[in-house]
Amino acid sequence: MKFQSMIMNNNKTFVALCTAVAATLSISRAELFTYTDGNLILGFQATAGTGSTKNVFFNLGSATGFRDNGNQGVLGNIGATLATVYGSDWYTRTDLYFGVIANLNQQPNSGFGSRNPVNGDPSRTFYISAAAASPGAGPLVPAATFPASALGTGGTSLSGLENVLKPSSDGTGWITGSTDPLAQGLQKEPDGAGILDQTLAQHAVAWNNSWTRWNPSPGAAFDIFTGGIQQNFGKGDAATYVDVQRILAYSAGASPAGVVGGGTYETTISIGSSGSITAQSATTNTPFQTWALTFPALDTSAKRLPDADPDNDGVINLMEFVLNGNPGTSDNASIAPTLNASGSNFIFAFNRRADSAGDVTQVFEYSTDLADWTTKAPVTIPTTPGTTGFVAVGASSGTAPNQVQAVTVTIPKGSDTKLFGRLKITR
Ligand SMILES: [Ca+2]
Ligand SMILES: [Ca+2]
Repeated sequence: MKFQSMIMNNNKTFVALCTAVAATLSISRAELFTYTDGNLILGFQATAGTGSTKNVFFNLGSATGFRDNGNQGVLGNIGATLATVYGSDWYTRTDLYFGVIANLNQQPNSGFGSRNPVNGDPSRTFYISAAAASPGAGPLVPAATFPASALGTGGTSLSGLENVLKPSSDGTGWITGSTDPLAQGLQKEPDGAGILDQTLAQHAVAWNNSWTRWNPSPGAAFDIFTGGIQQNFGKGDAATYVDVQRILAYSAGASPAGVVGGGTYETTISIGSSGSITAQSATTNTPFQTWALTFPALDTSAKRLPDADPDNDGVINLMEFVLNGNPGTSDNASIAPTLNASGSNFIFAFNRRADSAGDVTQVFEYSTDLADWTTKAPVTIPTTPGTTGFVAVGASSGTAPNQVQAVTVTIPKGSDTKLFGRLKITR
């Protein structure tokens, strides 16, 4: 990575802005919220105050998709809907709760009415959330807590809510044939959320199977999940977490195998203070992976690769991570190391993320001719703050996990009249 070669491409920035405006204009208000059995549904409720007569929903997608890949990154942002329904202070409210749940069907796995496993999930497989102080810290339901019959009962309860989430053409929670859009299902808000409103006459019956109905908080969720599945806001951190666990009713046909009657950790769903929704796996992520998952622009695994440069600013994602850049916008000019040669030293300076130090090896190389990078002995940047030889690493500043450290490399000029420097990263 040679910073001398970086060019800010203003044309690309302009094109991206024009595209965003066009997408905003194309949003239709007439769309209905949709849900398919087996999807992981995110639900919100306020136990008092503003919005206590309303639930907000967001469809996270196939639950088995999260089982197979817990690192799906940013899934959407419903900050606009949450502020409309629960007030601009929604994130600091301790009486506002959210959780996720999914169940493909409540049928037995053998005998009358039985179903075969789908996508490796036998009948009555549940996905439920648990409040977590940080990703992966939530409690798992111990094995054999729930017999298959109890999970069948839970599925029957959940099916009432699921029907509310389906338009009248798919579910039974609404009035088939009605010409009133409010009686046909939940409207899909521009940010993708659905709002169930008890105060609307058209929603009054559906409210009987609402998120609030099935999640008396604190209490049992969907009749059987003692202690509930929800987390509340007002925590004071930049994001609030629930862990998602998979609970098998049967081992036969389960792929991958899991815990019968208890939970296996699958992913963590977080709600950011802006309303962003993110899925990340706490068990496998490096600091780089965790960082990459926070950017909506990196919406595919290919765009999150260390060597990828999805914003075309000439800086690969791994270097953007080290230099605390934004991999979704062209910001190479603002994050590139600077050189000050005005005094008796060459001083190279840059800011690096503190959490990159243990994840990415960082070496400063320098040269008098841009060709020979070894005669001048490369300098390894220490992983911790302090001064070692030519290198000073400043104390961490900012809020974890986004803390940065100022790094300065000071090389005496001696007889050299010019010097080139570059930061080399390996992992
Ligand atoms: Ca880039
Ligand atoms: Ca960038």
